Amino acid sequence: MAFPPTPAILASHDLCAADLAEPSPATLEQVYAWIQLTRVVDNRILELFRQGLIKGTVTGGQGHEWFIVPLALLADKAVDVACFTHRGLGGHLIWSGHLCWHLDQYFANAGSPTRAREGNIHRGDPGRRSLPMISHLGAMLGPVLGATDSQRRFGRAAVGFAFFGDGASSTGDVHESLNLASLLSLPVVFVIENNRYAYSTPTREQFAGGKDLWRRAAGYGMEGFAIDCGDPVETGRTLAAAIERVRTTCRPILIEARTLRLRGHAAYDTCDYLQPGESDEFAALDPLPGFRARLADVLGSDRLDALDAELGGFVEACVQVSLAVPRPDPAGMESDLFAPAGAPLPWRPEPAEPEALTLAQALNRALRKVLVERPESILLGQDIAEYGGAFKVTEALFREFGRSRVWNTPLAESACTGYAIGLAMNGHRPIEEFQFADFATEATTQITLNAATLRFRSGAACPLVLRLPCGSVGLGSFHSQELESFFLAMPGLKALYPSTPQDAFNALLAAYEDGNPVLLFEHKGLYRRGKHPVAWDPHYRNVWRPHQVRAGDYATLVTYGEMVALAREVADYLAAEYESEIEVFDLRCLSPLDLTDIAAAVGRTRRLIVLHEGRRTHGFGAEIVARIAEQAAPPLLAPPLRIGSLDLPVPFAAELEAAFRPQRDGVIERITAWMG
Ligand SMILES: Cc1ncc(C[n+]2csc(CCOP(=O)(O)OP(=O)(O)O)c2C)c(N)n1
Ligand SMILES: [Mg+2]
Repeated sequence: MAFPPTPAILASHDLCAADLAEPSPATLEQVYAWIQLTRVVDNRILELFRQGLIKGTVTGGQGHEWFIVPLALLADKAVDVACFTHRGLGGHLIWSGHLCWHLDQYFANAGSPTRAREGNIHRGDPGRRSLPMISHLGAMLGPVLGATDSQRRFGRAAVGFAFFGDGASSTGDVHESLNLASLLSLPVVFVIENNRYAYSTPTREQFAGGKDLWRRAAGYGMEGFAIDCGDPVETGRTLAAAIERVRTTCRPILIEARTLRLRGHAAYDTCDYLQPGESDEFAALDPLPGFRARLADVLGSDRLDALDAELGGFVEACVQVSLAVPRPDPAGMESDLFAPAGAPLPWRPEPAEPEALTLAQALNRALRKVLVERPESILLGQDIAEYGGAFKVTEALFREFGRSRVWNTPLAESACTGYAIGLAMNGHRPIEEFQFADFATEATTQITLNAATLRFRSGAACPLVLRLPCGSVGLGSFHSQELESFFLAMPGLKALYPSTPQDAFNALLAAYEDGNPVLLFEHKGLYRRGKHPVAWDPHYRNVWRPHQVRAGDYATLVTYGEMVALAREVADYLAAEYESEIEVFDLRCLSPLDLTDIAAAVGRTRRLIVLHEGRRTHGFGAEIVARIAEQAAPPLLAPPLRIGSLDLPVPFAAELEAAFRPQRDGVIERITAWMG
């Protein structure tokens, strides 16, 4: 069914400062129409929820329109970046798309912009830089920063709009993002939607030090001010001036919009925690009736009544059209998880001559190659610039490429990863180094929920490489983790784990050109373990597949990372002492897991050993064993053998660490016992 024609009054989605100086009746009418539309749609959605026609969490923005509407009208939608919160329906309606398209999202039907994979307000229009929010409050600020910076790097005079509530103001991401925006001098308007409550919790139970959240701006070295709930046109004037300042000075600003929730937290909220009379107070503060009365004086009540009727009729017609859209089809969900492999980038076939390099040097050469050949690439991480990174993998790159391409991040893994996601969504390709893989847990939400799910829920690409120096080298619990199982328990992440300098070089190029977030595990113990020849390899994409590093017919051993060398040593020993030839596969790619070659090999040997440094319980070997055993035909001759580290935190002392992780003699003992 065709979408109903949009009323003429909604034809323009834009306002400029001059329109608001001495607003004409037409301007007033336009602002009113968008506010009224937003209110009517929010109320209708609530009704549809109560009728059981809309599911999930319905959080209305009733009471937030007085600032969100003028702000969205003032934004330059051709270049700016925004991420609205769950109170930002007006922003979404103005930014892009027909009302039916927005309603389809709420009905989660076949026309939904998220293909019904996300619900209600969790959407955006990433192609037009309206970033779809995830539930985790605060987590969208980093992406706004990155996408705004990306716009500026492309020479577009963009401003970013980053919204968060009074509740979200307590999250670490908000602090990290405010600090980062000020540090990088990013043109971002931060808007705190202070509606006095986070769900049922009043602000006095959320933070100390008074109610003036905007005063935090001074601590970040940025301008801040509050605007009280009131006239949308006056609010528009204040916002227009602030946006202009941000656009021209490139300095962020923090605005506290003191707003209200007319309908509680969500559709199911009973609001019985409100103080006596508070609900009436909110209703009295609602700027919409006053604005309407003022407008009636200018336009005449008849005209306004007719406008309301037209908007109401339009909303109703759209609801009926969207209700008739079929339910979504689950087909294609699985194949949509990852962006399909694109054509290889036009890499120069260099270096043509092999050079003997350590694995760290091979990564350095690959990073340099990316920086030289790919102008959209940006390296970020702690101490990676002048210092060259904790493991010197980025050595000398800063000198050659400067701070705009190779920059030191502050200790803010979550916001910096969010920032990298924003860059990636807007056409840049960031490579982020975590100082140690362990610290990636600080960015767990950004990695596993924001980046990893982005394509599935919005169709947007997130080409991002996350470099993770991992593995035990005598540094104890917090600098040694093998986190592949932890991260890969969540869908949407690719992962490579090279064991040789050439594979590391290839893996970096393959990860870089992939259209998905890729984890690149780099075992610290391999960084400087001898030099091996490295050159341009036209078959660099083969790192996405396992590699048979040793032939054998007795059993198939699957391993990766630092354990590859150990496995070869063990296999050589068993061949010499037991005359049993063990085949060894270096998995190289942990996600997506392609075990075709390994399954075929196990079909021949009919015995499977999995060896890894990560802990045994919930370890990556469990997945390999399960998949191979499931499809083993003919059946295996022996139960699969799974060797990993002990189920303990990584202990510090060398003797304890040696007992904790697989060692040559222990592995030989395990295998010979298993051989019987
Ligand atoms: C990090 C995080 N913790 C908990 C929640 C669950 N939650 C959803 S909305 C909400 C209250 C948010 O309050 P506020 O930031 O003030 O926004 P408001 O709903 O008032 O607009 C909570 C606790 C969440 N979404 N994110
Ligand atoms: Mg709130």
